[in-house]
Amino acid sequence: MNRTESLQIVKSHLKLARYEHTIRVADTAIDLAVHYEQPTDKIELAAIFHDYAKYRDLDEMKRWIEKSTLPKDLLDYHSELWHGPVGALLVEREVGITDRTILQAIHWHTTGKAYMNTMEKIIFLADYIEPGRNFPGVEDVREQAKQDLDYAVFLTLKNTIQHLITHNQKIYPDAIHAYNHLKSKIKLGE
Ligand code: DGI
Ligand code: FE
Ligand code: FE
Repeated sequence: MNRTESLQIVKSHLKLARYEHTIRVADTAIDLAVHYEQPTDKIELAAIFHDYAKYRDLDEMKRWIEKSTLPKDLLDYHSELWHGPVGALLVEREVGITDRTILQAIHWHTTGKAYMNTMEKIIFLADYIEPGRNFPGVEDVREQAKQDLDYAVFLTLKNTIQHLITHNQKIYPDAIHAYNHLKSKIKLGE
């Protein structure tokens, strides 16, 4: 499936602003892939479909989680966390993408997880730093993105977790696992 075809599919599932975000995530992800000498095709597809399920009806997503092999604990957390895992499921069922690496990158794009591979890290990071984002601290992450991929992902997790705690939100365990894994890996300020 090429870029034009996949963008056309995804466009019909998204609002215009989200579609424009998707294009910026794809371009950012390709840029990072080239920088880190990764093949770009699968990364581009994962980026294009990363928010495929963003506007699915919450009851429908809840039913997919209940009747599939997706982790049931998702239902104990904010529904904003559902569109990655449910998106991976629906991109396989509805779009016909079967490549596990693409589906996994879509699945984990919101929370991250421990032991992410390079493609998963690039999608996770591109979603956070695409040029339309203006989170506090995003400029530091942009500066690190091409210096040290692990450190940039670590900073993203740190900022997101801090933001969620400030707003009295629960933290999904895999986000903590991702943070802890990278903290050990980069051996920052022990
Ligand atoms: O879908 P996007 O808006 O492009 O970005 P995203 O998939 O990273 O989703 C961002 C939202 O997810 C944002 O509102 C913060 C929230 N989020 C990320 N990790 C967690 C989380 N929310 C909770 N409650 N817990 C998390 O661990
Ligand atoms: Fe998302
Ligand atoms: Fe996104």
